[in-house]
Amino acid sequence: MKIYGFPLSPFVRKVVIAAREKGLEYDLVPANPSQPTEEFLKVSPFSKIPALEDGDFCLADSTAIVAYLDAKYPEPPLFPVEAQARGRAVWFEEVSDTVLVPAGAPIVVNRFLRPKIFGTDGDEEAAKAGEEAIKKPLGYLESAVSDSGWLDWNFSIGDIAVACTIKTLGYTGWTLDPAAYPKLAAWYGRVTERAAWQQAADEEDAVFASMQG
Ligand SMILES: N[C@@H](CCC(=O)N[C@@H](CS)C(=O)NCC(=O)O)C(=O)O
Repeated sequence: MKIYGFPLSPFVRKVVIAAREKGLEYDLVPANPSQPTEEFLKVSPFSKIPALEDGDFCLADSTAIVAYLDAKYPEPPLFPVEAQARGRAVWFEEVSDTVLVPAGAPIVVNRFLRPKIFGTDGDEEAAKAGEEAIKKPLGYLESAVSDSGWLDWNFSIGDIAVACTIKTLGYTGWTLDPAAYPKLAAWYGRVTERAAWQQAADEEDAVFASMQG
């Protein structure tokens, strides 16, 4: 199985963590969406990362890929079967992917991608506006950590997605303040202690180090 992309992307990391949680073997194939190869475009027609190649089956989009993996390898379940739990798991994934990611993007672009990867100046005002914008979704997520220790009843795709976005924000020097978000900071600690997360973090550190030269 091949996963195309760079693990610094929250969407790619989501697929990597899901594969690791399920104990799957994969090859991480570097793919640059702005300079797509023909091979990559066959797997990801809109040139976005991540994409998956599993034998002769190809799929793009992190949510679609994790849904596929979860159906093919049901243990441990990442999309719960029970109706309310399933709906809430997808809800938290959406909060991450469609609210937290866009709110935090100016921080990642202006304090990490431009200065550290592309060698251009970042817009600090835009980054500061991003810091303000992420407070609302983070405040909501703080209130959503449940007695189970996870965002809802059980660890799910929702926990993975939100933690992946927080990890990418960490590349900018931003940290989840435990004084402002005590439950969420403790929850993030629990997610990042999981074996799958630790293995993926080691792999990611190696990729990041190779990008730094
Ligand atoms: N909904 C998609 C979003 C994927 C996405 O936007 N990936 C970014 C990298 S973080 C990308 O490929 N951007 C390149 C582009 O949009 O052209 C998913 O969940 O996989």
